[in-house]
Amino acid sequence: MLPALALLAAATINLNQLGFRPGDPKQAIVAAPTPAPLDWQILDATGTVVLRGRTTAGTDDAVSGDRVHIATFDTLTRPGAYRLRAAGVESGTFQVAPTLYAPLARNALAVFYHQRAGTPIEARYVGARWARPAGHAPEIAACFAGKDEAGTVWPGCPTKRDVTGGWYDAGDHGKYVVNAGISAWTLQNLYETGFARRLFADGQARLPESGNGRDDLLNEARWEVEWMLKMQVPPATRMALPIGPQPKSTPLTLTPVDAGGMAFHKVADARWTTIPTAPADDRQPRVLYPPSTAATLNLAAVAAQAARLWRTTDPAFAARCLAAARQAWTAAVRNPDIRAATAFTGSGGYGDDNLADERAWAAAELFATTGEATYRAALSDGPATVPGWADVATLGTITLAVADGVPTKIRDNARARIVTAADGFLAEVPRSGYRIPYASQKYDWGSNSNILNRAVLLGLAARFTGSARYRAGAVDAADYVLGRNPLGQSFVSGTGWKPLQNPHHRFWAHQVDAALPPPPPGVLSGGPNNTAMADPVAVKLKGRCAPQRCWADDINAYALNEMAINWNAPLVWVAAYLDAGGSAPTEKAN
Ligand code: 9MR
Ligand code: CA
Repeated sequence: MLPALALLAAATINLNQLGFRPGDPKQAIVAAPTPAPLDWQILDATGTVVLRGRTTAGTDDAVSGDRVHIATFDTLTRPGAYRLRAAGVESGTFQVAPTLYAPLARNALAVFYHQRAGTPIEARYVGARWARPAGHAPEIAACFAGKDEAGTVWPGCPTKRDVTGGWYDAGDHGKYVVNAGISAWTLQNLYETGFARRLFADGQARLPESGNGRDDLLNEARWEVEWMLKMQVPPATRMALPIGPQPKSTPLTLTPVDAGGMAFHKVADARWTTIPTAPADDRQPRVLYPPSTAATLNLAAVAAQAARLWRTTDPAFAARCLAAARQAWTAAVRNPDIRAATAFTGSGGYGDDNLADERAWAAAELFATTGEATYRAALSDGPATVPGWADVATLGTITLAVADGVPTKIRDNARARIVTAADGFLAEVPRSGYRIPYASQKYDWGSNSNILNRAVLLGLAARFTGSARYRAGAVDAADYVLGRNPLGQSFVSGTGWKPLQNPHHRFWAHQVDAALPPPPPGVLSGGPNNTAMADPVAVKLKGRCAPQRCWADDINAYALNEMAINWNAPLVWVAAYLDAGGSAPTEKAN
């Protein structure tokens, strides 16, 4: 029976469900049991065949579990709506259009407004379906006091702090300085590259700040930066904190230190709330968790970056940011290895044992902003790697490569490291069944963001070299996230014929409560995860899915299908980059 079944297995056509810009590469993957090349046709909106060709021969791909055939149709450049037919099946309708990525970029940025804490989300910006009352407004939090899960007894702080604002991290209502850092940085970096100047010029996004004369992208990032500033510990505050590495799951040894200028690691609920819980209905006490060196360096980096970007348009804010960044840097010099305590319930850990990369990143931002020798001395010149919330050295490298006024030698060295990394990603494309710049079998928590962060580096390499090969790699990454994957799934809500519908989110919980909305358009799912299959849905898939298939569109699948600010940020970046068609305002000579 098996051969017959294999013959009956339907082919699937997987491609970017949004479509393609006319000048970009165009590929689809046909997954079909036959080894022989397959004929394909492209049909226009009237059903007329406008292009035909033949796929490559089928090859077996362990990462997808598919036998993959590649259809290439770069010559389809005339704008219009099309379908691809092969092996007796047809794809959904995709577009060829120059403006394809602008709505995606705008929707993906709007997600940050939806995630705002401490303010009502208004119908006039998001539509009645997604409007909601303010959550955690105001948010006055006390420091964690008492015994944590590991038995450490924390003394608490004498006063409560107002930490209203910022973005909720993800499907939960925690606000974490380390993840705020890479997320706000990514939006600010997109601004600094110039790729989004037109797209997010004042008035282009739907925000309360639209029309205030300032760039909308920078305004959205500022919402988070303002909150990060509130997370800074006042000068000369003595606190008992854990110094250096300490044994896990036994009580920490706490030592009184001057914590002034550090940043609290996070503010979050005392206990996990259930799904669904609208932000305004969260009744848990909000708790500030102990400062960490990682959070402190994230604050230093992002505030220094903001100081640079607001210098001419809001000098007072820029000065406030720079002062905070300098204080944070000094605090991290004084307290170089205070690791985030993670034995608390009710929120994510975001623990990190390597702080060298946070230090290098903060140094790069402060150096790019001030040019001072202290910061220059702390720069790192290691290889560029895929950034993530715990691995941020490359964010500094990117800043050295793009910021105005960085000395040419340092700038060019940073650019060369980024191009080398991009070359590595391009070399993975032919080794990957679905032809993406990532050939590993390892799909980590938030894998879609790793693939998009590769596209960020590829987009930068395209800019630095003028070579279209790198842009093609970024297109491959976007194609994957928008449907060219074995699930035929667009991992972005509101985008394509099979979009994300049920992310793990406490408010967009339509799947479990019909009164609540589905996700707004532009939300990115974390994506396949075969390394930490922790949630109840993932547990059932474990050991039974090819890496790229370890995913489900289910609200309970928090390890596979959550959304998060650090994942949506590179989606904004990549969509804006692709929309810009690789062009951006000519750079100033340094
Ligand atoms: O993105 C984080 C991932 O790298 C970790 O492996 C995972 C488990 O610790 O946590 C992820 O971050 C979550 C955070 O802890 C809480 N808010 C939701 C985040 C996304 O799932
Ligand atoms: Ca780190």
